[in-house]
Amino acid sequence: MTKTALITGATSGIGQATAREFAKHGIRLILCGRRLERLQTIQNYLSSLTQVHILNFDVRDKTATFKAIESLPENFKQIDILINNAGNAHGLDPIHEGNMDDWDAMMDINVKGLLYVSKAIIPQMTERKSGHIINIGSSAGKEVYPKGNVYCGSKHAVLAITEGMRIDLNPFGIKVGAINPGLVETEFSQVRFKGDKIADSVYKGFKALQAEDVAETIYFVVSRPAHVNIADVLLFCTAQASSTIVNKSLQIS
Ligand code: NDP
Ligand code: 8X3
Repeated sequence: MTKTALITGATSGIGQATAREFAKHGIRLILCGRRLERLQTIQNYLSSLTQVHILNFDVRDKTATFKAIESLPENFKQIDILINNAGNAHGLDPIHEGNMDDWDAMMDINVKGLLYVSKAIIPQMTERKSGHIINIGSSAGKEVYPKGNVYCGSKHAVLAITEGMRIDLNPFGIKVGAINPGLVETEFSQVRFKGDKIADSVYKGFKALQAEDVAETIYFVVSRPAHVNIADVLLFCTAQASSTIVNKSLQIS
């Protein structure tokens, strides 16, 4: 039977690549994000492969989140797979110089936004006693690096919430897991550094993970047999050993 997946943050990077990967395998898609034009473009090019519905909302807005999910047409209402991917880092500053608007953005989007979307969708999964939730954490959820403070805090929270979801949803047979990538070459650093040219240097000198690498991993996780739940994945590019150790002299073709 055709499954339906809702992907937040589908307008770029990992979310968009996951939409493409899922479409290749015929998964029906609900794609979410704030940039409507991008959603429409992606909907247009993936519609030859699968059915695509778009939802344009900000995950920080609780009311808009619930309204968007309630507005789903009948053939998209049953969500089998939820990919909680929307999120970003905002700034890279020592804690004593941190910008409180950046802190709000990271906690409101990466943590509270993930909770709002989950709250709007989990009841239908508990009712059906089936479903699969994948939260996109980060290596920053497993270790803390200099100036990473609040972003790392938000991703540690994502991992704790993932474990909590897995425990609480266990009686309902719902699969819950986290995918935690290291450095992935997306718009992530453009957002973190607010368009500053330092963003261009982040993925220079080594071959970072590409969004497609993460998307293929996510598809692998969702395509396991019913009795298998991949609970946690830590995914680095070969040049990366930890948040702070990246081998920039490694030649990888
Ligand atoms: P991108 O910046 O390319 O994508 C971020 C996505 O999140 C966009 O589609 C954006 O859509 C969406 N988003 C951001 N804020 C909001 C919001 N307030 N409401 C709704 N959607 C929002 O980055 P990535 O693809 O790299 O990041 C995706 C996830 O992967 C994030 O959770 C990130 O923390 C995580 N990650 C990234 C890594 C990396 O190195 N790139 C490594 C580990 C984890 P729009 O702006 O249209 O709303
Ligand atoms: C994104 C990876 O190392 O920039 O979560 O925090 S990192």
